[in-house]
Amino acid sequence: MGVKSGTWEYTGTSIIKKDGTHGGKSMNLRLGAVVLLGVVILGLAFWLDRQGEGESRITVADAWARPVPEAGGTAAVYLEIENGGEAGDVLRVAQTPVAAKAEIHASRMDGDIMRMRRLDSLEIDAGKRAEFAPGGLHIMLIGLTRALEPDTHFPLTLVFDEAGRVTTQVTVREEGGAGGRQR
Ligand SMILES: [Cu+2]
Repeated sequence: MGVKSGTWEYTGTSIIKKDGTHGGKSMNLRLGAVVLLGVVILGLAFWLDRQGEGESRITVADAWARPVPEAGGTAAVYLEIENGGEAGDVLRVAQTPVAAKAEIHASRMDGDIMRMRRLDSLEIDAGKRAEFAPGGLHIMLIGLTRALEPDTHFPLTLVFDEAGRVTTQVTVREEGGAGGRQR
C-alpha cells in the first residue's frame, strides 16, 4: 500500500498524480533521469578515483641462485623486481618449497666484513626497479629442504601489498655462468 499525502500517492515505484492528468508519467521520467544521472556520476567518480590511485604492475625477472651441494644450509636468491605501474608497492613476504624460511636481506660492507640484515619489507616506487645482486639485496633461503643442483629450477613466490602473489622460477647456476641473463 502506498503513502498518501495531499493529491499524490507514493506507490513505492512511481509517483502518480491522483487527478488523472499526464503529470504522473512525466514525474516517472524525471525520477528515472535523476536515478540514471546519479549512477553515471557515481561511475565517473569511481573511475576518476581509480585513475588517481593507479596500480602497481610488478614483474620479477632473472632469478638465480648459486648451487648448494646439500640440504640444511642457506642460499641467496638474486633477481630483479620492476614496478611498471602507476603506484608504489611493498614486498612483504617470500616463500619457496625448497627452504624452511625465506627472508628479505640487505648486505653491506662494514670495513672488510660483509654484514647482512633482515628487512621487514621493501618499497618499490612506481616506475622503479629493485636489483637483488651479490653484495646487496637478496632473498635469503634458510634451512634448505634439498640440495640446489646446477641447471635446475625451483619456484619462489613474492607477496606484495598491491600486486599480491608473484611466483617466479629460480635458475640454479654459477654467477655469470651458462644460461646467463634471461628474460
Ligand atoms: Cu642474507
